[in-house]
Amino acid sequence: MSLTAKDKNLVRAFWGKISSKADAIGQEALGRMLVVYPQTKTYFAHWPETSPGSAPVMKHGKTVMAAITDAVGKIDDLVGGLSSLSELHATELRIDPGNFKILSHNILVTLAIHFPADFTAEVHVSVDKFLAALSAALADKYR
Ligand code: HNI
Repeated sequence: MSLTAKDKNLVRAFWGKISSKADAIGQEALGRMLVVYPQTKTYFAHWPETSPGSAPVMKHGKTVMAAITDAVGKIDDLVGGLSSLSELHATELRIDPGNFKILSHNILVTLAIHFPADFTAEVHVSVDKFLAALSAALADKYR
């Protein structure tokens, strides 16, 4: 299910609209993931805390969202563009790639809450496809 030119244009345009709130989206999505899917907390056991709004969640939410915004710029070659990040998650962090879908879901929910007018069904489809392609690219080095 590859991204069409229309998907890419919709994702780029939508990301333009959300860019000023990107940090807040990343922070809220990460905080939600850790609450709603508590099994994901196991990867962050070295943090002093994992509650929404806590310092490590605020810091890492920004980091993850910045990486996703960077990936929008690499939308034509996600596998190449994300290869070192995939390597890190596969070999050093050892994140089960099923978790990428869980985080993607939380990002979609958060985007829908913050941008109810812009997050049309059409945009929803394209952003969902983009996050799935990004997740596949992040999982590419797991072999
Ligand atoms: Ni992820 C570190 C991006 C999904 C667990 N992660 C990072 C970093 C980036 C990043 C960027 C910092 C790298 C560095 O220090 O060089 N992660 C992303 C992106 C996604 C993602 C773009 C998917 C959209 N990561 C996940 C998921 C989990 C995850 C789903 C676990 C549930 N990531 C981690 C952990 C770290 C991490 C753990 C290290 C954090 C720390 O503070 O030690």
